[in-house]
Amino acid sequence: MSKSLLITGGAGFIASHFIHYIRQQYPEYHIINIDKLTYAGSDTNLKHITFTENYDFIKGDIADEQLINHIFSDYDIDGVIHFAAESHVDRSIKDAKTFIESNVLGTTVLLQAARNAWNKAGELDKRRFYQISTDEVYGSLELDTDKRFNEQTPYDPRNPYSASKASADMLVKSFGHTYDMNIVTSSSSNNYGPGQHAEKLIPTIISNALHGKPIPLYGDGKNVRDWLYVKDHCRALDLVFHEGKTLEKYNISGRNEQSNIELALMICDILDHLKPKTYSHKELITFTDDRQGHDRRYAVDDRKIRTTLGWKPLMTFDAGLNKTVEWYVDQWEKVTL
Ligand code: NAD
Ligand code: TDX
Repeated sequence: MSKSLLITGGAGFIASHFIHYIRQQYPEYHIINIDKLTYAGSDTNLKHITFTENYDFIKGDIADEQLINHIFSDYDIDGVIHFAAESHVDRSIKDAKTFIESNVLGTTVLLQAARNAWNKAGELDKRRFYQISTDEVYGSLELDTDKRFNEQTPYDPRNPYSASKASADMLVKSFGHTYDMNIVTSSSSNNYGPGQHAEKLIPTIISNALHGKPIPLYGDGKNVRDWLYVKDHCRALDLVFHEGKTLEKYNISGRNEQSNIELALMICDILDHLKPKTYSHKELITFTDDRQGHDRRYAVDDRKIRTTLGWKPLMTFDAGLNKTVEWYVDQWEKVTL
């Protein structure tokens, strides 16, 4: 069946991959991509999306109530897949306000518009609002334990970014319970792959190494993140959107925990082969002041999505990291040539 999907934040890292993916899987779907094109939204990410009659891009703010209501009256939206957010923890520590505006207020505006439109159509319990969330909402784990967050773990956000995402998740859940809206949520671990903004850890390591600049690792470099290849995440998102149960939540994990220092060393090894210098890139690793309130470790238990929806990641970390580094090297060479 043909569907019209409103995808928010489609010029960002994950959602731009998702749009490529969904257009290959379901070419009959009409995609409406709304993005404010903040510093994080990139024309490069959109370049690969062919502008055909079943794709529309709207430059706009999800917190703009009038615009969002217009979109719901102009299009017969069957589902919302909500990615748009301010996504960088360090920025949220410097200034939380835009995180509240986009992540909390923006989500509320979308929920209300969807609720009104779908209520009028008598389809409130059928059309789906999918909230894309993060493992950060569960808080932080100690190193050297086997503990993981599962879908029942109480929320314990510890920085303004994760607090804004946790608030948005709770608003989504509340609309599901209060108005019988068909909502679903997933929380994934750290994504990596081509096209991620330069401010995030993996692009920072690659870019600084290529430029011969210090590679900054916060604190002792032992903080652990669980890395998931972005295309594997897209496959999971497709399954949750189409087959996930209403009001439920799904954790999505790469089952691939790495400390920041291990990760930096791996990337330097790849670059030592790809772009050899007179010294090893590892010599550029520099320990800096720690991030304030730096969460020590994230790890999510993903057994639910594996057993109920049959998902598992297909990309190995070795192959995914090589592919990612090669992509950034290629971009860097184009720019510096
Ligand atoms: P990103 O920062 O690369 O992209 C976010 C996009 O949202 C940008 O294109 C930006 O222009 C747009 N945007 C921001 N505020 C907006 C607004 N008010 N109105 C319209 N558009 C707006 O983010 P990402 O890393 O691709 O993350 C996408 C989603 O996935 C976010 O909700 C994030 O919380 C979640 N998530 C990310 C990761 C990760 O590792 N990157 C992991 C788990 C969950
Ligand atoms: O220069 C750096 N040096 C460094 O040591 C940067 C940018 C980060 N770090 C550390 C902090 C974290 O321990 O690396 C780790 C990863 O940092 P980020 O790339 O900023 O990601 P993180 O804070 O883990 O959050 C990410 O995953 C969850 C995304 O940015 C969020 O949007 C997502 O929800």
